[in-house]
Amino acid sequence: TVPGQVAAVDLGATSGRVIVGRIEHGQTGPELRTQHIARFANDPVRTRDGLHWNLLELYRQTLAGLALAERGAPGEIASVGIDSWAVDYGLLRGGRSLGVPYHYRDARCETGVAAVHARVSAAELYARNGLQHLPFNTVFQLATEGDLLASADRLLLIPDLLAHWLTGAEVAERTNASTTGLLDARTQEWDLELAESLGIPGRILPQLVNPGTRLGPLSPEVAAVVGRPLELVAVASHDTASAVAAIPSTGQDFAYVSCGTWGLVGLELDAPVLTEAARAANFTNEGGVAGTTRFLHNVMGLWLLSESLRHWERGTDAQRSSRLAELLDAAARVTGPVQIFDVNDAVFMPPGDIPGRIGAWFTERGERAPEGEAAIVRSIVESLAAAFADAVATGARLADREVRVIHVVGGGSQNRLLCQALADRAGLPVVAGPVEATAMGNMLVQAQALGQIGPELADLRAVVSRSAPVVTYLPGSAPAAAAP
Ligand code: LRH
Repeated sequence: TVPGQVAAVDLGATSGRVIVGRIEHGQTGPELRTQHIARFANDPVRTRDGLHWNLLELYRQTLAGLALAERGAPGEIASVGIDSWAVDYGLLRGGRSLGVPYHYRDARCETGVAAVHARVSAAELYARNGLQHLPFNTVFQLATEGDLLASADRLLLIPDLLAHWLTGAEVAERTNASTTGLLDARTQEWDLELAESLGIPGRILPQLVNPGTRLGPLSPEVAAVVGRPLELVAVASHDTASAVAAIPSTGQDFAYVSCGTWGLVGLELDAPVLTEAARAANFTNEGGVAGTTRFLHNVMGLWLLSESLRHWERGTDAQRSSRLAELLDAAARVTGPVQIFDVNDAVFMPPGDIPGRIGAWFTERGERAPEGEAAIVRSIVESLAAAFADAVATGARLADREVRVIHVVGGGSQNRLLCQALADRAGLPVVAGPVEATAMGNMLVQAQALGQIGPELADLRAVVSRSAPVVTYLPGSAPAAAAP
């Protein structure tokens, strides 16, 4: 057989997965058929010097997942693509890793923010890179590296670093590079002048490549582990860019919520919006596939639920997800007014006792805090829905666009309570699904690179529409309390 399948390695901040897919010809056109191969926890590790990703474990799981995929369909997998959360990176010198990559929730970022702003004002930064202020943007993290920057000869973002370990390639995939704060928002090229003015040597910034670039085969040592020298394709390696690519929309008038650990809420535009109003509202202009702009706002997402669950009981990943379903059922039955808090408050960023911090948030404001797990979960869900609805309205106003429908993709698309609450609060239909939008975007960019489906973004989205069922929630159609 001609190898026709593609494998996606999709690394989220709480779990990773390996999924394979193949294009089949359905009645109305090509469809994507997928198969889950492996799912593994992504548990960060705190050491004396801070919070780190266990990147070696993620790499090991990637290799194991690819080997399993290859064994399941010998000779049929043509290529692999990797996506992950944004902003984090490794520094290298002569191919050797300089330290263990930090987690973006590590507390060190604050000093980096002060160091950068001492040299470049927030307004100038935004005018150049178009990014919302997030204290962990790569540019702020780099400002904490000190001498290490002088020693390094390469900076590779997480998916690019894994790609390097797999093949030897040293590139920066553009959608993810757009989250560093070092890419010019207009040209999507490195802003070397900005980098150098912040003491970041231009030589460490690799060559930029677009999603769909074929990076070559796995190196012989890796191929020996996986079973075959599969080809690596640079996909939209920022997970959110892959997810937005896979929104099953046919029109232009949609907003989206890519809802996983974060809720990324915004619009797809042809060009960045770099106005003072957009900066004040903390809207970002990240790079999407096919040169699109992802004009969005980071809302604290399912992190609030997953971290609360982790606090309540330290179970395995599988236990946590069934426990979540139970808690959401209980939350849906909570009666009486639901208290709303500001999910974006920075107090909720670090790992730890999220329920305790929610309680404190209310009592510090003289309000009654929700009591018991079900009431807290209900408050989280309604507060997320309120923040999502608000971000949709703000994004539409800032971009001067009309929004007629909100697409929710990712894990949050399975949360019925959340989707109905969003429809109610936004007064718009919510189309939920696919849950694996990120992996689908990853696989379909590979399918495009291999010439299996049409080259346009619309071709990719049409495949998603044919392949994944969606659920529509209409505003006011069901009382939220009865949703699940
Ligand atoms: C979501 C995400 C998001 C970034 C954050 C660091 O996984 O990539 O788009 O802002 O992680």
